[in-house]
Amino acid sequence: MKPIKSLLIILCISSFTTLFAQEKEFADLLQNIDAREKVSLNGLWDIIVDPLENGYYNHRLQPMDNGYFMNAKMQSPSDLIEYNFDTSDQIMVPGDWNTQMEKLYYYEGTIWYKKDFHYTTKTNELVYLYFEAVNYEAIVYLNGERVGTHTGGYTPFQFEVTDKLKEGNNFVVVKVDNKRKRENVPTVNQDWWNYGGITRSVHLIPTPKTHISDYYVQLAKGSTTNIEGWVAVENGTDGDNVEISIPELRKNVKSVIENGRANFSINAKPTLWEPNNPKLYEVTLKTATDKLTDAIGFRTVATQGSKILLNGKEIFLKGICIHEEAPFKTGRVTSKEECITLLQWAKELGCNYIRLAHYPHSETMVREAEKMGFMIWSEIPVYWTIQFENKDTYANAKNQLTEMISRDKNRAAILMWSVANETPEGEARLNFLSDLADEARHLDNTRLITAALDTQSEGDNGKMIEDPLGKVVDVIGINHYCGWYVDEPQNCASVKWASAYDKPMIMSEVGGGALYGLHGNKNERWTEEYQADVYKNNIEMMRNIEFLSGLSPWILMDFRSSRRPLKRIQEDFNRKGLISEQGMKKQAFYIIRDYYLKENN
Ligand code: GCB
Repeated sequence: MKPIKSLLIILCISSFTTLFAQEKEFADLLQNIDAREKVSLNGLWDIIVDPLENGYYNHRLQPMDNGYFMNAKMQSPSDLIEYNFDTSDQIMVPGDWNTQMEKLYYYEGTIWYKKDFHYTTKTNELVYLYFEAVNYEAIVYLNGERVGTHTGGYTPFQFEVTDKLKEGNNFVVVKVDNKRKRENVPTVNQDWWNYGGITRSVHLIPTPKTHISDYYVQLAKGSTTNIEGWVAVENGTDGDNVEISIPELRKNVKSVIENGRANFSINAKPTLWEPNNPKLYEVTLKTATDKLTDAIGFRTVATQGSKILLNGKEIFLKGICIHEEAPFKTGRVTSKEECITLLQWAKELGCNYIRLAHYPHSETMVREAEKMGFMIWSEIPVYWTIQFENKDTYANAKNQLTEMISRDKNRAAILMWSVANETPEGEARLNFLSDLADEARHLDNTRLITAALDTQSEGDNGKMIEDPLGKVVDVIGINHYCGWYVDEPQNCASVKWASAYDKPMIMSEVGGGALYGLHGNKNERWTEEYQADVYKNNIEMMRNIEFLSGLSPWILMDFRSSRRPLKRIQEDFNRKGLISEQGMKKQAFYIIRDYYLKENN
């Protein structure tokens, strides 16, 4: 081998090994931020709408070093500065921009956000700038310096900004861009509103220099008596102690840090988390410099043939799909109260399970649902026909999956990670989704992997599930709109289903649309009677599916979608809600409620 070639190979191998050695499994995210004292950066932010990205590129389309992120101010009357955050419009964070200003209703593009804040620095602390979510691309600057970027609209991200913070006055600028792109996840078409902005809360989170950055505390796979996990300590010294205690179980164990992490295992007999008794234990993690408390539940989940077993017992998932859209006012959910309203409606419906569609919902939503006893399906927006051949698209999807699992890995309520919704069959897609499923299992081997499929074929006696993705997932989700997109409601009751896989099937979507208050004959589209009839017949169909282990009709509440322009009926809402956006229950709500309350207990 020529020397130059062998040198190249050695260089390649060594750079791969360093990359590999440095690769962290989970995203760099502080675990359980609500347990920390935080400085909120929520409230009014100054905004500049910048469709041409004038604040970022010069007229040669080159990025500038004195863009809007400098937050420049005129120093003398002759200065030419063509923007001024201090005299600009303001909008609320958290919140989407579309519902805060009429002129931004359809806006997709860049908006610059700026917030001034005061900070008193302390010695021996690290400070993180933490965003719970920004849709879709964020470039973040602190006091004019770029601190980092993030892609993906529904997961948290953080930057350590200790050295960039000043004593006293500071300003943070975020360039937010929600332009849809073919290569993104989701791609350019989606059946929900592309709400832009800093849609979830922003915090400055100070921590001790040596602090608990992340942890995993759950039952070991398949065990009901072995609580296993690890505590990651940033700047921790090997050999230092970490204490893990669960006072209600009278457990207190010590472990030592090795390579930044302290592993532990606790023998205990916790009361298991389940919908009828969503027991959470106070778990305290302590190091010499830091202490955090979380509320954690313990349960097992597995499949056996076509059954889903929770704590070893078969359970039928009586569910509903939910978009994270605010009741009564539309727009993104921004408060705990709004989450609770949605969840209370799901309770009234008789649900023990919710499918949080089509992207990771806020941590507040997940935690509130867990307290109320809902089993959760959590998913990433690998939706419809994304670019399965594109490596960057895969990296983006994997990153969103990693951030979702990183944030929520201690939530017992989450039973399933979903890797996709209604993706078209094909080799590239199968490879893409198999790799994502492997990745999810690698990060978390205790939960089930699922995906919602719309690829069932017509068999001799009805519908046949044989999509090769069925082999990859643990639970098969089926989206099927009998009586709405296909067939007539009265024919649905007799539709038969078969599956090539001996696995549980959840009817992950089923339904039809109705405008609340519109009444008529059950043959008339958009009437409540039509929608109710769709459900009556689909319930009959589901009664005949032996391998059905749950369902989540589409959807709890009417939600905004720019695919739904029909005047006087849709008015930019997908009307498949069982409840209107104003909180009014349609007839179909009661059909499902009766089915859940009277059967499958
Ligand atoms: C689906 C999609 C969902 C849509 C729904 C509909 O299959 O998964 O995102 O909103 O159908 O209403 O068409």
